[in-house]
Amino acid sequence: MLTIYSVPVAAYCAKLRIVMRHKSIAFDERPPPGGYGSDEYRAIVPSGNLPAMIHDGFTLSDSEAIAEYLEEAFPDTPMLPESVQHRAKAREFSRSHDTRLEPAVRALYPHVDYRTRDGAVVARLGAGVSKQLAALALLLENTPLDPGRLWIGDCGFAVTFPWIKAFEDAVSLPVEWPDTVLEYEARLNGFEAVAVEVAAYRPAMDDYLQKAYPPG
Ligand SMILES: N[C@@H](CCC(=O)N[C@@H](CS)C(=O)NCC(=O)O)C(=O)O
Repeated sequence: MLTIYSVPVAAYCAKLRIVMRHKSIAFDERPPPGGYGSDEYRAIVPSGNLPAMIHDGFTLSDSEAIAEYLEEAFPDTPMLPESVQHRAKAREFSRSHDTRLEPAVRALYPHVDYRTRDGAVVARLGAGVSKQLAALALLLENTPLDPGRLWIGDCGFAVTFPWIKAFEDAVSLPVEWPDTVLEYEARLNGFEAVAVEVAAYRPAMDDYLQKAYPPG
């Protein structure tokens, strides 16, 4: 039995669901009892973070640690390459997403609500997101990884790209998309696990983004 603790809007939970869909892993998804960070949830998952996994009594948090565990525990449909160097290159993508692009996007959260939005800050944050997309384009132009396969390192990007596009509409985030990144996004959406998850996740995004617009 594999349980994932999650909340609907959590992007790193959506990233993990892409991994599990692609590997055809059955899972049960639950909200953290008492909310994440609560004493009740910490009694189950000591870090109090989301996402977290319990598999046959084994508890783990952090989406990347969980994804790599799933890769080893469920080796069918591998999502890391065979060679040591290519596995390292795949992890370079994961780290680039989790430590660079996604934090640049996350910085926008306080400016989603129309009542607390600072347009000048949004413009500055848009430049930061564009800088990370330019860095991603360089990674893509130099990657030795097979573009016909879905790697763990792709799954975070598959969720963060729709968020960036949603912020372009909802908070007028100014973003420059390199062609290489747009081609990458289109390629990722061609994987069934990505397309199905992004469609299933969209209502949670729309719900979160409601506060971007004044009532009426
Ligand atoms: N890099 C982490 C980020 C996950 C994340 O940001 N989780 C949020 C909830 S959506 C969280 O647990 N925040 C509370 C905390 O970090 O203590 C991962 O990949 O799991």
